[in-house]
Amino acid sequence: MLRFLTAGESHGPSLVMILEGMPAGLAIDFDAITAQLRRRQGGYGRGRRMAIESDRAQALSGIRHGVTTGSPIALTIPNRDWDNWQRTMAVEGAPSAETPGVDRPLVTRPRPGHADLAGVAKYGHDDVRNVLERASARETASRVAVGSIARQLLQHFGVAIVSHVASLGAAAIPDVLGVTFEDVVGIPSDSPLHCVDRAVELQMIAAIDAAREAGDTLGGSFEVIARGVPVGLGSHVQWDRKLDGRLGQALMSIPAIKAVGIGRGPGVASLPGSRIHDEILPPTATHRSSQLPIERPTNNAGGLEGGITNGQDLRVTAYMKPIATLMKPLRSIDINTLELSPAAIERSDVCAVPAAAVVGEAMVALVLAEAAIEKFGGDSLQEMVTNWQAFSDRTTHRFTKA
Ligand code: EPS
Repeated sequence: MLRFLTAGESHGPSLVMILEGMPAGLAIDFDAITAQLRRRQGGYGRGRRMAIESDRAQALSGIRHGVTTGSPIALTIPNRDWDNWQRTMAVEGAPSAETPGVDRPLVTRPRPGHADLAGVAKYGHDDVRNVLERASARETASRVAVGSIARQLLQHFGVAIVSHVASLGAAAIPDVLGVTFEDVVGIPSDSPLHCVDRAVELQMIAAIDAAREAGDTLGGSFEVIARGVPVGLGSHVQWDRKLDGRLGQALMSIPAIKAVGIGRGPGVASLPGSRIHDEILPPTATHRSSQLPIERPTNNAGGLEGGITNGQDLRVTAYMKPIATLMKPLRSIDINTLELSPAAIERSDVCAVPAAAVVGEAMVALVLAEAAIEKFGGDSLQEMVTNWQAFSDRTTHRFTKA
């Protein structure tokens, strides 16, 4: 079992995470974790907070001389902005006269679309900050850090995970399944929105500029593609072992994600079976679209059939609503007076779809790493690789003509 927990408030001293169940013997590349954290901080449309932070994870346990021991891995990402928030977010008792930072008033006007209202109703708080600090997407930095470790494990099995922004507001790539893994790898690293089509990307940038101008925000969708995923992860035999369900839960748990599609996603509902199901053909000499030595001319299933990976690229799309903090706020109420009042304004982003895509990659990595640990035995990397190679050789042999 691979599991992780996160803790930490957006403006508290630090984000904290524990990743348990990583096999022993995995050499950790800390620069790779930092590089993933930096990717999450980027993207056109981000707010001023990202100029303050320079996220870096410090490991506290579970790694010795750079190599995992099999013990729980504890990490922390300090919040640089904490210096400015020590009075508002003091942890141990009320701030003293010497505590730096400013005193901020209570937040009492919940933002439609954020956790604010439901959170204060549920927990009985009179300051929305007690909810919003933890509901903030700042928490997703933790997921990217632990996801980077999962990704490093998967590299030993030939798995590579990428993502691209498929739509933003009304601007969209017309045929998302037509975008190849290679197309995504080819996106320049300085691309502002990580979209495969420069013309569509320019429309997206214009849409973000217009939203910013109007005090508004924008959502969109991103697709995560995993290449080289071993056949046989997940299972058809029980609902909670189906890998599509597990991916759905993992991606839906990212703040602001309201829908997830696998392969052709919602598009499968409007076409006949003859145009949706991916035919199974003998191998061709020149082309191999699957980890199995057979040919699948299409991949509407997104690499999953019966909740099991089938050797094709795994393709999942997540749909993100616009960020809930509007600089031109929607109507809300004051939770004390119950009078109509504009929603609170917190510093925020106009659009965070490219950042959410990086978080999506991390969540897919964590789900795939857990499934690989289940399938190939997860106490040590060496044991896993031996089991994977034996399974892979046997399966390839079985589907190869004598
Ligand atoms: C975020 C940090 C937050 C927000 C954003 C994501 O920092 P701050 O509140 O200090 O600006 O920028 O969170 C939200 C938009 C939200 O609604 O929660 C981050 O690190 O990604």
